[in-house]
Amino acid sequence: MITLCQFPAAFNVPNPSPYCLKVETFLRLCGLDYRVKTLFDPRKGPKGKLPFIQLDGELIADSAVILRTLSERLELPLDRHLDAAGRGRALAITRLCDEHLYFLLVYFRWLEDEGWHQIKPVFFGGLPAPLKWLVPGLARSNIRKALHGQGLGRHNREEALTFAREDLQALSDLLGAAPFFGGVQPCSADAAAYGLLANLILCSLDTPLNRLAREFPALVAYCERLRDKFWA
Ligand SMILES: N[C@@H](CCC(=O)N[C@@H](CS)C(=O)NCC(=O)O)C(=O)O
Repeated sequence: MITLCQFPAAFNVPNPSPYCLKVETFLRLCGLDYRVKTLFDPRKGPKGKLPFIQLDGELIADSAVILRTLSERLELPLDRHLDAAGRGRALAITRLCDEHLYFLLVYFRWLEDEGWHQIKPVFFGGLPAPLKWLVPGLARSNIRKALHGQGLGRHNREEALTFAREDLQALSDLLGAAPFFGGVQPCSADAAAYGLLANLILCSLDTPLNRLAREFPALVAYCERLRDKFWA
């Protein structure tokens, strides 16, 4: 049995972490049996982040490593219908979501006050005093430093939104009229795309990035399709 260790649900999506939602969506796309262990503290993971899984007594961290390990060990057929170009395209979509659009989501949740005022009570409201007065500011400052190091944190809001618009337009164009990023059937890139896009489009958070993402009708329909088919 696979145990998925991840944050609790929040903001009307199964997980507020795109990476946690990516892994759980992947498990569902593959029709695998799994159970969920809810954690609040990412430092409990082998790499200090969530998600991680327990598989045959082994702890495996990082959504990309988890998907790769499960695909190889269980010989999963999810991407078998893709040719070499299709596999390259799937990887490019996954990387766009995991390594670029994700950081823009973090920017508008954590750095901008509008997002921060919405996430702070949900992420930190359960902490006992005096932690609830100390931890939120420290966590926000660490994220600010991390985004500055990553690079996107150095841009102003308009520049960040321009990057996001480009990413969302690219995803919309890549999807085209197909039901899934894998074409007529889903592939592993759909796990990454849904993990991120559901957190922008179906999520109850309201930030400039959430509002921007909801302007892309094909991506809205995509999220609703995935939700209805795999999360109902
Ligand atoms: N590359 C990792 C990233 C995981 C990640 O950044 N998780 C975030 C939540 S979305 C986390 O645990 N952050 C806690 C921290 O950095 O302290 C993956 O794909 O799983």
